Amino acid sequence: MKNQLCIATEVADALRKGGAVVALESTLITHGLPYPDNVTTAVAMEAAVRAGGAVPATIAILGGKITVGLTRGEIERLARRPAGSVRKCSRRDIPIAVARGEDAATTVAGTMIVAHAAGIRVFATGGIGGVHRGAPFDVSADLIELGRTPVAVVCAGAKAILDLPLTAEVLETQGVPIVGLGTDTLPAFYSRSCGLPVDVNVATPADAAAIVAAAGRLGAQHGVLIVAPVPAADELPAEKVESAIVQATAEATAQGVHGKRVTPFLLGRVAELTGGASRRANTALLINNANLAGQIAVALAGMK
Ligand code: PSU
Ligand code: MN
Repeated sequence: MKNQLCIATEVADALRKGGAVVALESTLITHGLPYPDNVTTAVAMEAAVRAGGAVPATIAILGGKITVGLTRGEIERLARRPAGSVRKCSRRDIPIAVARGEDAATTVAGTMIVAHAAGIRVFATGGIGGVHRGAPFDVSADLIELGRTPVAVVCAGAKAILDLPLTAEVLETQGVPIVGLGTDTLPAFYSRSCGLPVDVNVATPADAAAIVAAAGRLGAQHGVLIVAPVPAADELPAEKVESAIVQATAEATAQGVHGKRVTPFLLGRVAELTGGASRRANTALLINNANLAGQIAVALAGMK
């Protein structure tokens, strides 16, 4: 894939020098947040990566070209596209978007694949996909990708709309270590904990980077999941969001929403049902994760 990538000059320069680069995904721009919040958040995430000391590389497919490091104008172009008009690219979708010359967004799985091909080792997002509630056969390709692609994914756990205990089981099966950054327990996206234990609790971004570096030295072919809870001030109490999740899930089933449409549908409905409170938590954790990922990438770059 490497020679098929269109890499922004700043990103390519940083990678050549062994500098700190953080990949960012584009599905949250096209499917996760509405316009214009999606642009503001994507731009704020890039700024947070820079504040952490690293170079951001937002990843998407533009006119069939896999692009690493979108410009502000390119982010805007994706963000303005009407809901549902942009392909959401997980592993299986990438060749389709490339062959057809489409503008398309990469999910966690899709972004990991591209980041790895580009030589980027750290990636920040909000929440990974996982096992859906009441549909244990609906396992996000994000989990399988974490088991087969060596990229560190910094997130606030898996999205709370999912079955978190089953998601943790699949991560274990896939051989993915869960590193808590300042936490003993797995965050639940909108709230700070779901009560399940992480594999290790580390105090600093450098401590997290040391585990990523060790995985690299060992030639690990799997990813590392680094989880950080949503900032306390922006947390949504689990009880408050839970009723919205239950209702949204029932509506998805009743309306026959399935496959790749499930996650965007649930995130959108939960935001409506919580009067936008879930979206504020989502935005805050995205920016927090981007900043931490920047710091982790800096520490990792210094561990040659
Ligand atoms: N996190 C967010 N908003 C999102 C997503 C994650 O805060 O929109 C996206 C990610 O791109 C993730 C995808 O990979 O949802 C999971 O979709 P699925 O469950 O269909 O695999
Ligand atoms: Mn699915």
